[in-house]
Amino acid sequence: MRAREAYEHTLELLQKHHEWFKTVIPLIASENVPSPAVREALTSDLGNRYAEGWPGERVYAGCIYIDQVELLAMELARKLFKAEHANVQPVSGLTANLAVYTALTNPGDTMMCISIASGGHISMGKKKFGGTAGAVHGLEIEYLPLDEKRMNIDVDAATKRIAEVKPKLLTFGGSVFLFPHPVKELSEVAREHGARVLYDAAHVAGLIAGGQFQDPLREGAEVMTCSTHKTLPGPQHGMILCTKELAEPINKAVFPGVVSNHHLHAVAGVAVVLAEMLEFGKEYTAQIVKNAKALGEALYDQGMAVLCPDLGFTASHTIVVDITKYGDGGALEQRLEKANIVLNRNLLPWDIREGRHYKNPGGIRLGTSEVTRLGMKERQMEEIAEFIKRVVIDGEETKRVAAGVAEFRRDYQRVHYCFESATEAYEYMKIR
Ligand code: DSN
Repeated sequence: MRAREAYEHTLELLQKHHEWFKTVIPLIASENVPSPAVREALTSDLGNRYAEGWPGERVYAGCIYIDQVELLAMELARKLFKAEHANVQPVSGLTANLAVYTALTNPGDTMMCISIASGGHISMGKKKFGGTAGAVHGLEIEYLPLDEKRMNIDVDAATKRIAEVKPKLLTFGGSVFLFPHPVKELSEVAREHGARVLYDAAHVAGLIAGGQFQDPLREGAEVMTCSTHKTLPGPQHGMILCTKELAEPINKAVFPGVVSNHHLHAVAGVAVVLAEMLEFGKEYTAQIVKNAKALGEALYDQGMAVLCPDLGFTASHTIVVDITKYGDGGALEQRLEKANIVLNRNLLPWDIREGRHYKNPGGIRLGTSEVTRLGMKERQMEEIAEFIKRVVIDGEETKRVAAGVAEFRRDYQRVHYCFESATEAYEYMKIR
């Protein structure tokens, strides 16, 4: 392809993506759509600048306004999460976790967390799986036992295991996060055995900010990491909230430890979304959780094995369905995508034991953050469940379902729960 053709083609593909996303039901639990104001921040000149170091102590000139933006983001983060200290420099949730490992542990130390099959994140993974904690920072990983029926950490078994292992770091949180983790119950035990306590809020930061989940910094965690683009509907970035005591080691671990420049346009987007969440966060996140429960119930009523029916399916934005009755998660993910329903396959905690693999797991994971941001409520969750049923249970032709989904989506094109919404959620902004 010639340079001009490649140039045109790249931009054409972006526009096609935008057009397509106007017609899909976006249910990836780790994604969201930011407000037009966040998108505006992302296109600003801050994305072309360097600001290594701390506001007021940069190693580059040109940071007069950049410093003010970063200080504002930190102030808003402290306020929203009632935290003593905020660092908004990690460029992702993974980087934020790596910074905490760097600040609080040494290679060879042991960290306890849930396994990836139990919902843990790759940043908590063992060396043999290439996970960040093991492969990059050299931590030994021991798993917290999971109560599979409740999709949560088994407190009694974990208490015993913590006493045996005596980890240097106990990490809560993960990527399949249906119910609040027992931070209160286990933090004290961990500390008695010499551990520091980290809470990975990548998935649930928005819910925490909106007062809809748990409050880890009050329950015993001394540091909380998050990404800023899941239930917290900002730009793709990361953040660390912690006690005053940890501020210095965390700051040093972030810079010069794991970031050089920290994507300043994203920091500006973070400031914007934090302000939005202070104003609209409670209402938005309450609806996310209501929608997740409603979607779980509607799918369950159709005969799908949504996990944890006795517990109301979820207390977060996420539900998980054991899909083995209808095929494997990988194949169904692809069929649903053809029907304009975008979600992802997911390992169930017992999949590996039963010989399944992450490419063809037994589960699918669905999140309601983005559809809620588009203005959908419980009634629309029933309609979404019906579209899913037509593909998964009835085996209907995906093209026909896709057309129905696109029609359904027509009424949901704007971002809600933000100050200004003049531009449509997936409008392609051409500025050439
Ligand atoms: N946390 C992953 C997910 O849940 O999809 C993304 O890193």
